Amino acid sequence: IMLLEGSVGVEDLVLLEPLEEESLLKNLQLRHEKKEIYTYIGNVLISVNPYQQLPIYGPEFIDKYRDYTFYELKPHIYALANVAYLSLRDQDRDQCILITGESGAGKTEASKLVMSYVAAVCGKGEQVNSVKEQLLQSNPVLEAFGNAKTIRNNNSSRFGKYMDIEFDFKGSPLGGVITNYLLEKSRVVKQLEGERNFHIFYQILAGADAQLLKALKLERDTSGYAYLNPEAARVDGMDDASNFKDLQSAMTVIGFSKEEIQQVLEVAALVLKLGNVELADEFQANGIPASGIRDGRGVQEIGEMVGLNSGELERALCSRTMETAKEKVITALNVTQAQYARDALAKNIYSRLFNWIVNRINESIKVDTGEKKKVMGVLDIYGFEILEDNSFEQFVINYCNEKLQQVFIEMTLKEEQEEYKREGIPWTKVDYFDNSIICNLIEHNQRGILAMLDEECLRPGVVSDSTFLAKLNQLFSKHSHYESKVTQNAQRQYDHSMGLSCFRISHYAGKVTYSVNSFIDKNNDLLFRDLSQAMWKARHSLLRSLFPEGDPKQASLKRPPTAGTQFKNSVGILMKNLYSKNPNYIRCIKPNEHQQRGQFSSELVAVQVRYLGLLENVRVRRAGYAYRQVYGSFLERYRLLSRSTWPHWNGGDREGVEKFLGELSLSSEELAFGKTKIFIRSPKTLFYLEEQRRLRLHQLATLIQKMYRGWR
Ligand code: AOV
Ligand code: MG
Repeated sequence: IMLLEGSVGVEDLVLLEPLEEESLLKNLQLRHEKKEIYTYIGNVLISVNPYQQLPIYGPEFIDKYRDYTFYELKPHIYALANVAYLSLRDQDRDQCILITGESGAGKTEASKLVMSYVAAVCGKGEQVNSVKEQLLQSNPVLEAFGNAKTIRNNNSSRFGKYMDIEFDFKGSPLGGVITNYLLEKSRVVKQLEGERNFHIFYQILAGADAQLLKALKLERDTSGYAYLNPEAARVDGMDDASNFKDLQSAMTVIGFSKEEIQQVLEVAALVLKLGNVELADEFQANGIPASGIRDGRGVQEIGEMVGLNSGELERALCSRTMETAKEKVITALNVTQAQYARDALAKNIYSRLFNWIVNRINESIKVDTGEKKKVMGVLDIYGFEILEDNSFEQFVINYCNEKLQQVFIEMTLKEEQEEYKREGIPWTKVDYFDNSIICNLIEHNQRGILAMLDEECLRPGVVSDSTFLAKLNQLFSKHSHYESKVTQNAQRQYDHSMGLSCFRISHYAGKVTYSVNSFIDKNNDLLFRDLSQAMWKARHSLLRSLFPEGDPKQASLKRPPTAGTQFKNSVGILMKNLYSKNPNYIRCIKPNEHQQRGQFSSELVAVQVRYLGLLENVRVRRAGYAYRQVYGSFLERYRLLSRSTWPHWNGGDREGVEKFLGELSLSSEELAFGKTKIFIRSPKTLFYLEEQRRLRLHQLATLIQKMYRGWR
């Protein structure tokens, strides 16, 4: 009945009948056509990117949603934010908002809508408002430095973000803490066709006035920079110059001083200029290839800007010092090696700058009262990625999503179980796919892929990506979620799509083939000591502080944890944090690949529906009782079905519900009476009630019409 053309479908997929992928897709499509971008699965919110500004946000809507309970108005992100905030304020339950979905699906926009809703409804007063401003203004700053135009999204977040917003006992905001995950720093030196570097570079070039440009020793024209893709300088609908103004004012609101802002811009400029340092072949007296800097002016300017001897910088870029216990050996780098060193330096400076900015924001928004705080965490992290070529970055991103899926299933089930317990209703076990086998394959401390990678990175002798792969093949030859050419051949499977240097993991969301090329390098993430020492010698206090290990006194030989291990550790901390909170889920869906309004590609959505596990989600939700409602609201909606409760009912809510349901001769298995809520097992029963209600309303309307005619 519900999926007729022209209808808006069901607002809650729990009520979908029949429940299949096809009907689920159809339902989302119908709603998308009608600009109903939000749909529930119980308390989970699905959001389909409309790619257009809809008139459903802002103060008027905020006021509406703050006054109603969850199911009384159309599904909306404000309703979810409201439930989360009230539960935090009134029931003292820490909350987290988990936003997932693929690139361009609308996660970052969703996180901003949640933040602006909460900011609008929580607390009042000058002090509180300034905290709110600081929290909200962190977004443009992080976006300027951490977002970029990609093929998939003109404003794509190239880092993961988790923000804890902290409140006092009354529910007024005190401040917060931001944690960032793995910035995609390779973008600093190279971008795919049609993509841009991080927004900040274009913002500076377009927005800085002549004086500032001169101080940064930059030219306005973007085509003069080797690190900026020449064919993608502009983004439709994005005003880099005005965003630069917004960035500066946001930084000021957060509490960056003038000098700090200047220093940040100088370091960003330094990165751009580093890209233009051209390296040329040179030969040592003995004929061994070496390298040198082609045109000294760039290095000169960098040196002047950050107070660094340009000879020192050149030496650091073009040679490498090896220290053994007894002696120091300096070797010349050839051009390829020197270019690699230059790019590694640029990537390191930029990613450390980004971390510094996050820390600096945290300093401003941190809460130092000792009293117990209430916390709302907002997670906006990169979604599952299956690209043409998948590398180390996709591997860790997908690992993180695998973990989030685990949290999702466990917490949804747990929450269901707890609700049944609270309401005093017996719980029946639900079968679901447990992905811990895949999580283990990746993260197991001794035998996981990440552990193997570390082992290979730290092993003396000749190691390479292929020795790493060989190790995996040996260890996981029988693992049900691991495949490679070698394991396939052993089983006489001949799969031409699988390259020799690849391995494939069957993630919960689908199979992904990773190429092992540069896994070792990216995991090691080492910067030649010559470079960090050179940076540390700069007089520029910010730049210098980014390279503490360059201090010769600090130069212990202990190496920092690998990129993979660091990521795993921070994911571990994140999981712990999430498990301690009450989860609220926003599942974002991208309706088409073209960033176009009004287009809905069922194939594309189907893939996302699968990997977000939406069907599974509905099934879990329906496993016991599909529908539940507090007695009061339920009575209000359906009491017109019985003469004993309509038009007047003077008894209690629960008695009223028992009364009119009792008269409908429903099977007793269909219903359970909890402490505060009525539970209904199958959606069919609810449809029956809805249908009866519709008929009854029709009857009443006809009756009123008759009366009205009678009066005339
Ligand atoms: P993402 O965060 O999920 O991608 P965004 O939140 O940046 O995606 O959304 C991409 C674009 O879609 C935005 O810049 C808006 O133009 C549009 N959009 C998203 N949500 C809405 C909405 N509710 N109303 C109107 N337009 C919207 V990524 O960070 O790439 O994974 O890495
Ligand atoms: Mg984003």
